[in-house]
Amino acid sequence: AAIEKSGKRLLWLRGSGCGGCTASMLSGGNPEVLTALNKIKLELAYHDGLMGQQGVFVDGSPAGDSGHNSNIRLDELVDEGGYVLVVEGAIPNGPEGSGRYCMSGATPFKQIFMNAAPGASCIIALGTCASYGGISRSLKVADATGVSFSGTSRMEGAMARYGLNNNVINVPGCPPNPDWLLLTLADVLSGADVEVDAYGRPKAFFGSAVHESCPRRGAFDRALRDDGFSEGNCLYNLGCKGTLAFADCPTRRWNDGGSMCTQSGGPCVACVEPSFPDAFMPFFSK
Ligand code: FSX
Repeated sequence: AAIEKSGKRLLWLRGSGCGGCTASMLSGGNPEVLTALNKIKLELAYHDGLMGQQGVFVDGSPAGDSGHNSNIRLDELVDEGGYVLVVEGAIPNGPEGSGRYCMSGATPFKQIFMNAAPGASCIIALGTCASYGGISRSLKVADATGVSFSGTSRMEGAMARYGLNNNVINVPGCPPNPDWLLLTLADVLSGADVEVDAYGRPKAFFGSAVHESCPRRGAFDRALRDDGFSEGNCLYNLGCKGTLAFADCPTRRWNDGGSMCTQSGGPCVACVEPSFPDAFMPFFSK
């Protein structure tokens, strides 16, 4: 489907992550992502994994310079202004502040982010890596942080580190539910005041614990706890973190509303929380 252009653009950057945030968005339904973006008249103008310029060597640039052409297009779009920025993946600062990880062309992702961030009318940090550092931060390889937080610390997030001052909304999840992104984008474009919690998450989606409306809540209240993974009762004794995770997964559900982790038989791992994954491991206690 062609995206109807309205002058509002979405630029989507990808740093240190697994690509699951993009995969989750592309798997969204009701409506799927192109229809949803069309409805809110937002043009997906830049996404280096989906756009035609990715990895094209039209100018004879040497191997390893993949990303050169997409970087040129990004610079043009940043100069033109009028965009919302989605950041997927954490922002590596190492080694020694050079940020030489997640290179596109010869440019570190840190530099790409710093060039694009100041002109954004709003930045949405998509996924737990972009929101808080997530698994990328936990690996302790690249000194990677989230956009406005590193774990629970604002002082160590990329915005504070690099002296940036944009409005940032966190849409965590490893990966995030596509609804959380698309509905946040719709709110931002409509000029709504998005109410967020202490960790920058929209309260509309991250306002209550998974435990409160967990499909297995009745079993918890009757003290029916599973000791194996196929009994169908509460997963608390198996390491479930639903009491500590704030997200509407039980009511919104995933995969077109069909399921969510604790319904499907897997304990919640609290992937939306700022301290994920470190504070929630081991994920399973059996
Ligand atoms: Fe992180 Fe995105 Fe987890 Fe992956 O790229 S939030 S590792 S599901 O998908 O950044």
